[in-house]
Amino acid sequence: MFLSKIRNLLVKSKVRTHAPSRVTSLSNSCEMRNNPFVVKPFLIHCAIVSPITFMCCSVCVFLCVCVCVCSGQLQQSLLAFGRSNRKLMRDVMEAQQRALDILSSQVTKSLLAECIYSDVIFPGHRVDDQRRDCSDIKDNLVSVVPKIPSGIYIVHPENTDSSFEVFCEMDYMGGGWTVMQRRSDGLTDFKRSWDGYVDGFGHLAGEHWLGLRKVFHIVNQKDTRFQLHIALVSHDDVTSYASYDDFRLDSETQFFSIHLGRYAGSAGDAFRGYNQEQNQDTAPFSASDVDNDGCNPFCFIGNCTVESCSIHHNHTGWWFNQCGLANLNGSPEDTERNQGQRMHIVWDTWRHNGVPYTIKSVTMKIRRIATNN
Ligand SMILES: [Ca+2]
Repeated sequence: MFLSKIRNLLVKSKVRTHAPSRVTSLSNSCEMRNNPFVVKPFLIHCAIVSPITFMCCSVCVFLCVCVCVCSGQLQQSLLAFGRSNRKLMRDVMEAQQRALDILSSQVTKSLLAECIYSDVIFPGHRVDDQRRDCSDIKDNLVSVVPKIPSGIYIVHPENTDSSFEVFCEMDYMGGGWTVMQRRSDGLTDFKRSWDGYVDGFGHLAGEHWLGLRKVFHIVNQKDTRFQLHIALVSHDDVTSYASYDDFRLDSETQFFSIHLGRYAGSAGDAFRGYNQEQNQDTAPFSASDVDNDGCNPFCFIGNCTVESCSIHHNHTGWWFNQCGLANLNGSPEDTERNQGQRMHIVWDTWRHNGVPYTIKSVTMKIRRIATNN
């Protein structure tokens, strides 16, 4: 009896305990089961869609993870490939540029070397007949030719109809010098008339006088100034120089009078001498047949009476003024003396122990010092 009650109590208790939750938990299911329009989709959903959805989601998540991972790797690979490609392209371009530079350099050097070399060896070949003087040639070649050789070049100064050859010294004191006179071995006869000194004579590579007309054209170009440099060598190989920071000539109608700037050097200013009577600055040019020497009718030179300084100086031409202390057109031969005449090269301000040096060679050269254009 007692046990029976306990069982009933337990049954009731169980029914009370589980019934509501069961009813509640199954109420919707029952409703759906009882609803013909809901049961089937629900079953389909439960049986098929949910697993598929779950699988799809899983696959999507997996794919997303894969894509993320792969895209990261792909991006890194693409970046690495890009860097590698750029480096390869840069290396190729640099190699091509180096090859072009080498080829261009060799072609330029070859052409210029051939051009200049032939011009030195065969006078008359043209580097550029529009170059106005040796300074102009140097300025235009210095950027493309490491070492410009000295030699014969063709120049065409402004305001002239013709070009002519000159000897350019490109090694001496920075180069760009146009040689207007050279005395060295005494093999060239400097006993010349007026026309000879106007037109020039001798060999450009050796002893020569370029000519007053050519020098006039060079130093009278627009917006230019020229300096004059005189390099002297004595018989005992002592060297000296005299330079003038401005040098120009008047025209032929004024007998190519010389105009000199400030002197600098170690040989003394023989052009001006020690007093005004010896000053050759502004003096017109004289030759044996054209007398502008200021000795009219004559001068006293030492114990001599001189009517013509040119004849007194072995029939050479110069800017004599009562003869003066300079005549670089004399002979380099020390032994040439004749009846009191002054045969040798004269630069009497260059002295040793009060005695003038005996000069064996001299070069007169001019170089442009200013261009305003
Ligand atoms: Ca005279």
